Amino acid sequence: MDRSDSEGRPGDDLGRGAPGVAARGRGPNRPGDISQEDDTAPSAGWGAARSVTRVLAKTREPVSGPLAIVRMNHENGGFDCPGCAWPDDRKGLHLDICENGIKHVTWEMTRKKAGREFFAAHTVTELADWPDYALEDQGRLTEPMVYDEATDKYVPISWPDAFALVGRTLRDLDAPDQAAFYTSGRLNNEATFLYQLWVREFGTNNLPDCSNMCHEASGRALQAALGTGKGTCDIADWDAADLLFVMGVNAASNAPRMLTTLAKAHRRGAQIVHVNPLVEAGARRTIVPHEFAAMAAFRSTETGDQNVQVRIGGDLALLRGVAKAVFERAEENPAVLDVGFIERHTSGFASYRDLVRATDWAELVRQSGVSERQIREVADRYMAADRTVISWCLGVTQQDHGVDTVREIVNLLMLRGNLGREGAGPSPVRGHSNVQGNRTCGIDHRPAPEFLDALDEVCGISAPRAHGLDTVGTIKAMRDGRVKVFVAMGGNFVLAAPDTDATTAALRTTELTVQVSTKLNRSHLVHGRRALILPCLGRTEKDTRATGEQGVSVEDAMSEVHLSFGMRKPPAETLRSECAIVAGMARATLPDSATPWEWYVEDYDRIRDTMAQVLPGFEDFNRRVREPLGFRITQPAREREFHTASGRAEFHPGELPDVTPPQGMLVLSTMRSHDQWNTTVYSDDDRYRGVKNLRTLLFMNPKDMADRGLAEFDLIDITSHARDGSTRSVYGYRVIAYDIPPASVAGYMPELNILCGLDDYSRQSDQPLMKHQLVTVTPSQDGRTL
Ligand SMILES: Nc1nc2c(c(=O)[nH]1)N[C@H]1C(S)=C(S)[C@@H](COP(=O)(O)OP(=O)(O)OC[C@H]3O[C@@H](n4cnc5c(=O)[nH]c(N)nc54)[C@H](O)[C@@H]3O)O[C@H]1N2
Ligand SMILES: Nc1nc2c(c(=O)[nH]1)N[C@H]1C(S)=C(S)[C@@H](COP(=O)(O)OP(=O)(O)OC[C@H]3O[C@@H](n4cnc5c(=O)[nH]c(N)nc54)[C@H](O)[C@@H]3O)O[C@H]1N2
Ligand SMILES: [Mo]
Repeated sequence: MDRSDSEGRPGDDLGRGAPGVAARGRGPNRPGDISQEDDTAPSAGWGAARSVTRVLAKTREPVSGPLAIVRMNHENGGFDCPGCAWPDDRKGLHLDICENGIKHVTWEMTRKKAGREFFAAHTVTELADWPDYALEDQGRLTEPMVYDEATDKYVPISWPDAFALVGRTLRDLDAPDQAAFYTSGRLNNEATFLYQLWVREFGTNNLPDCSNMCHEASGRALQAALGTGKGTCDIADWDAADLLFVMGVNAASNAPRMLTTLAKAHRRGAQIVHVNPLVEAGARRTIVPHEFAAMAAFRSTETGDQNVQVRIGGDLALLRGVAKAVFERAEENPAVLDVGFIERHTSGFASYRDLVRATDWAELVRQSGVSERQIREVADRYMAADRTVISWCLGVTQQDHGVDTVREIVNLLMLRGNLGREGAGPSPVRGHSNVQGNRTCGIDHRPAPEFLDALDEVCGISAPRAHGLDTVGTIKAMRDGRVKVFVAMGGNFVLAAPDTDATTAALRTTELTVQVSTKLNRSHLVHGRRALILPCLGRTEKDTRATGEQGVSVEDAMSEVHLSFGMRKPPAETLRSECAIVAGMARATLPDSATPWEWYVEDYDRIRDTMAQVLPGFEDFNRRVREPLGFRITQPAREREFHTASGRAEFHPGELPDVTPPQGMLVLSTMRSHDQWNTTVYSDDDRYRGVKNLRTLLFMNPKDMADRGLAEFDLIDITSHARDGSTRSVYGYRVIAYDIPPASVAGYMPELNILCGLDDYSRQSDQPLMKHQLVTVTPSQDGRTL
């Protein structure tokens, strides 16, 4: 390919293209026809089985793949699925497996290895030109590697030397705040606790994490409204609800085991309302994966009663419209409000009611993109239900007003007392398998003073009180030379973060980058002056320490904590556990530390004993986590005890934002395909949306296509318009006609992160606006030569 027009470095064109040059995606980019057809087949079931078989074949794991699944997500003894955070089936009786969990596990368990011979054969510049799929497809990393500038290659380094390099570089900084320590949500609780202890003993709260791009808005809103950063529901509440809202979640792809719950709910007569600009596969019918008889008969169950296709960003207006209809009905029938609950447990009701009454229907319709009739229909369902659960994911949180929308969810629930009782409440659908546990165990750049006080007292350190940097703050600080060392416990920061160019440039200014990883990814190739790759055990692998095999704990999206034991032989003897790697880096950084780093990692029970003293709700941790299904962290809000300033649950009169784009512009939401896990792309297909062999695409309403003179699969260029007036472009994408509201368009992360300007983040949550970019779309320049 002629790269004369691209930004200059190999791989820079990935996801971008160049004027007159079609973009390559980050998946395999195999030659072949692209296609899209309406795929209305039920989700899960046989299509899923076929897809899993293909992944197993690719990872060369046809036999041990399924065997591993049998041990996954079971009562203590198996390992926790490293996929999503949906809770396990509490009865532990039958297998609750899903296609994407299987893909995820087998991707980790591959027999392929990227050892020292691999790195000796390829320069970093050469690898940078490979699509991201090809990088991860090299298999598991096996030994510590350090970047050698002279040869532009990674070369082996011993563990002690690697730790010494980390320690020396950190100690040489002018101040601890010149380093930042990222966490991806897979890190188990014990390693998390040690990690934040190291970072705080070293002297900074610079703990950015993937949650800063994910559910930060949920945490902030729930904390302010209810005095808890988490949802109050558990899976039993989902099973007892008679109305379930699923907002901004692609359940069939991203939380597939939720479909089992939805199918069960439908069968017992509960109503299910999906709120999403797209009608996703999980909103129609599913074949419940473990119901083999139903699978054999191809018998599917409905998983949706109403699909509300909001415009992108329109959720707050929709919820407020529902509240408005409730208040109108209350004038004739006051019983639709739970006055007892409102009076006894809440504050701020009157000003919220006044605000809702003062808002016009016309404005609510315009901002939600949903007709008044449809909003009233949702309200009727809400008023007919005794028990309502509202769940949500990224469609709600990655918005400018994400915090206000989550607060509006709580407002609406509170009107009918749907809080702190069976079958009712707010229920965020968390992402990574332990992202919630990370926050519980101390990954927080704005830690609560009580947490720091307990940490100081129990661990004998003096943790800094000043708030640290989050993800966006870290990128800016690296860019400005204020952060010189970047350490990542997992993840793929450069691709997950917004503004790929800015993040790339920022990382390249640093003195040292350290990546603790299982597989090769882009974040190893975009590095500081010096760079380390430290390979770790995966969750499926045996972790044997001085006192024997160790289990680690994780917390799911519904606050259940349980143990996970790896069962496979590690792919290389040189791998270390994440706990051991943190301890090694900590000791090298803090040679005089009184913290017993080495002793802690001989037996993880010792870490848990300390955690039990620091973390509220973890009393008697070692015993309770060994109960057959672990334990639920106690949560006052669930018992209608609210740790807010007023001691009550707070209504919040959030301002209704204008989410409509200026004339000629469209609003872009970036999301996952069915066949990817965040930055890991398994194939270029998106089965439930009917797409084959294409990731550089944009789903668009047919009318918006006609306005631009576009036909199906035409090549287009997309330009984003950031708040600060800057523009960013990608070239040679393909447009696909789709059932999506006018002026709303959607495409895939991480390719489209190029378009998300660094300054385009929410002032409420500091989350990048990954679901709300203003863009213009034009036919590709010189499209015929593409
Ligand atoms: N297989 C698989 N599972 C995963 C992941 C994965 O990549 N692959 N990622 C994990 C992680 S970290 C997370 S956070 C979750 C993410 O789970 P999701 O939140 O489902 O992730 P996205 O693919 O970003 O999909 C967002 C959904 O929101 C919709 N949406 C977009 N804009 C709006 C809007 O304005 N309003 C509403 N109501 N909806 C909107 C989109 O159409 C899409 O259905 O999944 C987790 N599970
Ligand atoms: N445009 C756009 N951008 C987004 C989003 C979006 O919706 N739109 N979503 C955001 C969200 S919700 C999230 S959570 C972030 C995700 O951001 P990250 O968590 O940073 O990214 P992942 O792709 O999940 O990380 C994959 C890498 O983790 C490593 N890994 C896998 N397993 C392990 C393990 O057990 N231990 C360790 N140490 N490493 C492991 C592997 O090397 C793999 O390459 O992306 C965000 N970025
Ligand atoms: Mo996430």
